Amino acid sequence: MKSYDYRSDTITKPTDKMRKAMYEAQVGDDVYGEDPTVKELEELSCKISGKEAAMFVPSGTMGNQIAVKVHTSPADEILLEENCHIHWYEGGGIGAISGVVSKLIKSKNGLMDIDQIERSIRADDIHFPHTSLICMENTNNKCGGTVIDLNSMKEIYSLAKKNGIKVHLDGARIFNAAAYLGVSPKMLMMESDSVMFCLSKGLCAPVGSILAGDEDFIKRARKTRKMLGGGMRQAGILAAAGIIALEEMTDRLAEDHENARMLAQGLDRINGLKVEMDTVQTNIVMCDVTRDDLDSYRLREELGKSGVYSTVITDKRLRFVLHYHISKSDVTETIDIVKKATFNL
Ligand code: TLP
Repeated sequence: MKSYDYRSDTITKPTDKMRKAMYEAQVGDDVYGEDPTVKELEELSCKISGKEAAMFVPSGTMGNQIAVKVHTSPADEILLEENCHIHWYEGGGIGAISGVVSKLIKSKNGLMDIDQIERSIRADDIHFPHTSLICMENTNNKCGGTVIDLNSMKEIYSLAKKNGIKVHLDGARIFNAAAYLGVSPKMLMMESDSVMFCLSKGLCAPVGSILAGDEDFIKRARKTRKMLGGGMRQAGILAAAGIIALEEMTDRLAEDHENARMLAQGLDRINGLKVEMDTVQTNIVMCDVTRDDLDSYRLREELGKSGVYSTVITDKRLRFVLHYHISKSDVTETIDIVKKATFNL
């Protein structure tokens, strides 16, 4: 049976070109700083992000966790967008690893309320924790791949700077945001002190993310990565695919965005389903089950029987993520399958 895997863009597999580059990669021990391919990937990442230094990490989660650890001290308070990955999907790591407390900031489609950010910055008072970090997420996963525009990022970053607070950008899908806005990824990444971006989502690399920032930040981040067990040896095998991800896979993301809109429109027309079309900006489609007698677990299970795989976000919401392995005709077939499945349930 043919399958249509929309669970995530993390499921993408390395392209043939990546596999060849991995096979041929020059490698060395990266903990000793001797892997030439990792160095090449990190240099390329500096160029793309406009940051002084960059470091290859095994996952986006580790990149975010290291950033929080390096930017903060235990008992600090950090400001997080209420739906962000760091809060929802990283196992409470910031509590265990960095010992910080969080203040969640309300947002519209991932864009934090600037007034609430300002009001949340703690005064210098013996009772209060110290506010040391603000985290942004662009695109915002849980909001449906929604994008924060450049001016809003600038506004948040300058407010942070005015108050001596660092900004970390979870840019797992920053290339999707840049494609949507029609700006260079660098322009977005410059509006933060540090950025994490993923190679292993829509860009098809099998493993890895980049954490970038200034020299001092990355020097401390390297120590933290080692402490967490993220120091890798002949990692050039993985970095080789990462280089291709950055050089050749970002230009095609607009195709995924088009396919996402097409899927969203198709799902929205089906009786009992609803998609908030204004949130469909990049490669993620959040589909709400509006029928009283149906929930998303049951629908996911039924769709799975026909080879259409999705993720449950809440009991009334399914997530579909578009990526390299889903074509336009796959989307047309999917809409048909969902139509039949909901009709029969
Ligand atoms: N997101 C995954 C899941 O963890 C939810 C997905 O399928 O979307 N930041 C953002 C915004 C992310 O969406 C993710 C992964 C990460 C960080 C973590 O990256 P990895 O999976 O490499 O640790």
